[in-house]
Amino acid sequence: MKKILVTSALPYANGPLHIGHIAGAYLPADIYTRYNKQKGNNVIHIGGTDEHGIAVTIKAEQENTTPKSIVDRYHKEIAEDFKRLKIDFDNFSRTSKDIHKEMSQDFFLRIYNKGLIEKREGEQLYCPHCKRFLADRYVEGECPYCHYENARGDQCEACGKWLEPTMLINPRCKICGTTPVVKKTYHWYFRLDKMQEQLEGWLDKKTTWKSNVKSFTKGWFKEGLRARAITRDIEWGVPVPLDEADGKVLYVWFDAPIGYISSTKEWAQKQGKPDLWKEYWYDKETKLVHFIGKDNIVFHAIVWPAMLMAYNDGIILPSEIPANEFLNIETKKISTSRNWAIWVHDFLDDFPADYLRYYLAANAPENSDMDFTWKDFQAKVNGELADILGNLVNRTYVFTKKYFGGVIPAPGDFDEDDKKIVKIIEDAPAEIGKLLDEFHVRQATFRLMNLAREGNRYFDYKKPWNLIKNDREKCGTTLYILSNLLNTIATLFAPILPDGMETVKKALHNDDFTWETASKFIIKPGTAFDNPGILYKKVEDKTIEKEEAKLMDDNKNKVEEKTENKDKPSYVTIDDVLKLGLKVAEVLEAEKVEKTDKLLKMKIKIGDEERQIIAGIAKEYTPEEMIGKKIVVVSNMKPAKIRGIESNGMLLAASNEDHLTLLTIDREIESGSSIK
Ligand code: B3M
Ligand code: ZN
Repeated sequence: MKKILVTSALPYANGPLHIGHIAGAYLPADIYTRYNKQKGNNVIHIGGTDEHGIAVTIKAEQENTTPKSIVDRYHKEIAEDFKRLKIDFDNFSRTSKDIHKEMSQDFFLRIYNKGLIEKREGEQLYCPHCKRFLADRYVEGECPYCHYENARGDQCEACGKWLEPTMLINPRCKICGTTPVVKKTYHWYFRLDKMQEQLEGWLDKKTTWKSNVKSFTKGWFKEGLRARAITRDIEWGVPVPLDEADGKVLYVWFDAPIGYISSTKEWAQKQGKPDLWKEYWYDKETKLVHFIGKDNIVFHAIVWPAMLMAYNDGIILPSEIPANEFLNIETKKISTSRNWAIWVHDFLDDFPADYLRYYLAANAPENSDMDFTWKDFQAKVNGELADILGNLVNRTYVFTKKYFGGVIPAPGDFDEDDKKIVKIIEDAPAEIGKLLDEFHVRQATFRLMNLAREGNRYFDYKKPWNLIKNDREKCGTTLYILSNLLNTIATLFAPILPDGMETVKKALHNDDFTWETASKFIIKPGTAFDNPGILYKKVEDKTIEKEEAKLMDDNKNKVEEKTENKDKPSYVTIDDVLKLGLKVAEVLEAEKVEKTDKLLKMKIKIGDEERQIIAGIAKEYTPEEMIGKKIVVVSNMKPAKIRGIESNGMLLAASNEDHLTLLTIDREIESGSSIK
């Protein structure tokens, strides 16, 4: 039996899933796997979360927590999202597991021992303020290829180029905005340059691959592959398994794809057959299919195959890399930082899984970017799922119930129109199957909905409500054929609409989802047709209006929050600093503000000028110890009343949750001296 190993890109465990992720990789992978299971193929869908890299450490820094707590949280959330959306995995692992670490280190060492990974001194960007090397996403700047302004150090989101931080024009530290300096350091480089010939030869033979993958790789080869650093100076990741590489970890894109193997290995262990994974990864007949979004093409079509070739112990290479384009929302590119996104968990709080699956399958961004709009979503659900498919199920049930007591009637002879439907049923599995084999989910969805359209047309034409009056047998034939058409549709649509189609199969008392039998009349006369209920409820206008408003609001809030919080570094000039009027002041008098335990009232002297200020430091400083101290104040502070007492300036103090300390001056200087 044909073995198929399906993988879908391992999502970074640094945030929940949005519908763009689903459209790009996971839904097509799930549909393909379900389809192949129904075909009786030996197929497994392997996945997991990508838990290393700067995507994770940045998130941890932003939230003031550890990378571990970030990945723990999001691994769980992501797994939950998949489950709710009925995206099934035979194994869903994590790259932070030991099994993965071992596998990744083994990969590194084997390639290293072949001389295809070597140590080199190179230049790296270093942030003098944060005191660290700026790997990958820690640095942003202008893309040297397309001149997009916010390209990340490892990749430009706009043109998809794989970058090195030193290639960026006007780089800046993502955390503090400082312009980094170039420093020398050493890293281990993967000699991609040595792999080019072999890679090109291999890719040349992939004539059926999608043009987005082909043209992308061609461009790379034309430029010439270069050795790339595959180690990093950070603490979070798989340690480089060499003594002299102390403190360095593997680059996340080196370890992540190895996750496909380690997750398969974990799957085998869970089956109690620890070597089972090798039957997939070491059998030349296995079809290895990587579902990804277009931003991951370079890593799956060039770097990963090169790693496998270099590892070279009989391990297989990818057979197919179906890469989808992007899904936009209301014509705008999805952006998580601006909250221009629709989160899977939010979606599923409001709608059944089949709705999203249907919409994304019908609008799969296979050849070009596609657009999600709430109005179009409503139109597709109401006009197709409910009015075409749901309606066919409902009316066939209702008429069977009304005229034949809810039991599938025995057919008489088939006329020409009946035979047309018979032919449609006979041809459907092969026709839809071919489309799915070739990853044309959108067309397959369209063809499937057309089957239901044909059914409705046949229904309207035959008019069972008339037939019952003068030709009961013909009426029975019609409903018998329709019930079998429904069964065919339910079987073939099941990879896309698992919930709804299960309901239909249950109503027809048939649990045979085998692909090939969908070409046959397997619903026999005498079978009870149970009430399937309303298969797909329509989406109301007011629901859509709410969703639209929510999308806008979330986005607006985020954009506002961003301008306030300066998520992106925004620079200040020396003039801005001077505006504050930072001055040295001397405390002349101090006393507690009555009926408070936090406030001190002080008279201070700034040069010749005397002022009164109120400060919330009484828990840490007594009035006595303040007198005579030289402190730092913002002298241009707008005067304010605190507890009814005028405060004319603000003193500076450093604080965290449980501690506060004043800023004072290091050496003697007179009050009124300005600070800059
Ligand atoms: N985590 C990138 C992404 O989520 C990356 C995929 C890894 S696949 C081995 O887009
Ligand atoms: Zn910095």
